[in-house]
Amino acid sequence: MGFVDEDEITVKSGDGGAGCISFRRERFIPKGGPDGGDGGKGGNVLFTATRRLYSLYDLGSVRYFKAQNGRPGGSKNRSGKKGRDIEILVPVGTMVKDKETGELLADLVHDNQQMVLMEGGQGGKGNKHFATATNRAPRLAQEGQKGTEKRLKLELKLIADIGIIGLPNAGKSTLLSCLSNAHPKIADYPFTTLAPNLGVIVFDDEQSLTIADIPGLVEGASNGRGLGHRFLQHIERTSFLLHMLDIHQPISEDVLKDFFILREELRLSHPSLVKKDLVILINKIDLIPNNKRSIEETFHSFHDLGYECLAISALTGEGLEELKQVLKDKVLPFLHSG
Ligand SMILES: Nc1nc2c(ncn2[C@@H]2O[C@H](COP(=O)(O)OP(=O)(O)OP(=O)(O)O)[C@@H](O)[C@H]2O)c(=O)[nH]1
Ligand SMILES: [Mg+2]
Repeated sequence: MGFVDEDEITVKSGDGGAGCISFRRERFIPKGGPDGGDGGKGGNVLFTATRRLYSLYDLGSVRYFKAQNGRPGGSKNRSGKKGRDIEILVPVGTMVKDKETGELLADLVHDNQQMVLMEGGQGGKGNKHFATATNRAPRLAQEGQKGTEKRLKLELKLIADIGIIGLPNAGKSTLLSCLSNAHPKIADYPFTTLAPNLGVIVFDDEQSLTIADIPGLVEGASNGRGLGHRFLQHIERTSFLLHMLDIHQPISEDVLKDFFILREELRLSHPSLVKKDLVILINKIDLIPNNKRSIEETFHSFHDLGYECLAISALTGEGLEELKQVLKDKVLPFLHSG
């Protein structure tokens, strides 16, 4: 799945409309007072996050977004019309930064979260505001305030509802390809996956979840070794983690030990990740058909430690329906609660 996660655009809020200079003209009133209306306010620049977009690529080729200017005020105290806002739709997880200073201006993490990034310029005051005791007919009105223009850098943090983590070669990408529409590279050697892959799981009732496959984590990854660690930030906002373990060839020769290596990696590099909800997946059970006992034992060991656990084969599909049900029950209900 192509995944653009950086983009640059320029935005401008609308200029305020000018105030009007005008005098009342009525029959039999030769010297009418000032009646110039105020200019309308310029349109704002709004950002709205939506789950309907998955990448910044969806912004299209437009590079310049401008809100409408406010209209000038009119005679008879008519105020100018406010300029229309411009709303820029971005995927959930987009960070908006000032290109020049690097300052973080907005961090849009929830569906439908909206923020006014830049206000339009105020409209100018019409001449009626400038009447004084000595000057009852002011030929003076205010210009509208200019809108502001900014170059922005947009960055999308990959936000998946579910993250798949594990040691190298556990079968994470294989699982992603079974559950979702993604086609990640799969191969029988460690560090096949070099950057996160994102997919969408669509359930029978058409509800959907996004799921990310993170490159393998190794012992010492939190010290800067290994690949997965620099991508862990991508799953900081993920609500749910699948911990995938290879029961056939555990890296430490003990699947429980592999699990604790993984937990330690998480704890050291991104402590917030160990607080997330998780389910353990014992993968590649098809490779130990005559040894159901060892699967059951592993299963019970994790249960005794208080973890929920499923035995699966990402290759044959065994256990995947059950896994989908678990994801549906555990993840879907919490998605829109913010
Ligand atoms: N027999 C069997 N092989 C599996 C299963 N799941 C994955 N594999 C194989 O294990 C190897 C590694 O699978 P990947 O999905 O690439 O593993 P990964 O966890 O994404 O690996 P990295 O990206 O390197 O961290 C591949 O040869 C897969 O075909 C399974 O359930 N059973
Ligand atoms: Mg992989």
